[in-house]
Amino acid sequence: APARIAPGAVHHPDWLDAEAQRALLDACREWARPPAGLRTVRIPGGGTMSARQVCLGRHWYPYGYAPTAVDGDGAPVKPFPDRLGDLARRAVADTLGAHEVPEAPYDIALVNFYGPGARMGMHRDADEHADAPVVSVSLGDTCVFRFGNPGTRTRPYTDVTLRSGDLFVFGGPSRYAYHGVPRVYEGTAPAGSGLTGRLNITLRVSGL
Ligand code: MD3
Ligand code: FE
Repeated sequence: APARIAPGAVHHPDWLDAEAQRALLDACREWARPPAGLRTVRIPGGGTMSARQVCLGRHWYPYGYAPTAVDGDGAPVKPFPDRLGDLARRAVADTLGAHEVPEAPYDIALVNFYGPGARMGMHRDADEHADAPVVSVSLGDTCVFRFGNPGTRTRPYTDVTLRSGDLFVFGGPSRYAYHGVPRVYEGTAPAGSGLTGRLNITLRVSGL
């Protein structure tokens, strides 16, 4: 059953059935291929993110969006598939209600891959030029997702366990809240999924 974590933030465990998870995982494998496939994100100051990423629709880099893989191979980014737009609108309708579905089309997907030891520090997503809800679906290993608040990177936090097939939607006052992934439990992906590690797909409206 869906759970409201904060105003505008809804966690819907087990939203995707095994078949839908399999289909998305197969698609992620295709998207991860070059050109403009899975790459390591460089962060200002010389470091890299431990989660690797594939972008569809637009290429995200800290801190903006580009039409080509600026910190990858420079190739044009793969198109955003219509079926991900359908999935995003269905996700918002199922969690926040039909009237929170934005008029503007969902046009960006960021797929993050968490291998052994990968984490994501507390941050806000503010590179979009639209305040439509962000839709997140998780595949593979279980993780701790840390949901903070809009004002500060620090406590208070709410830690939520995210498992393969879970949906999370972040709208309203939660859209600009700090969040991160402090921990992934290796080897917890569903048996038979063929996935080692964790995948998270976020769907966004760029406003571009
Ligand atoms: C709350 N991804 O891609 S998903 C990200 O699991 C990101 O890979 C994490 O943070 C991951 O930016 C967390 C949950 C999530 C995604 C986007 C959000 C929560 C969010 C945007 C705004 C507020
Ligand atoms: Fe984020």
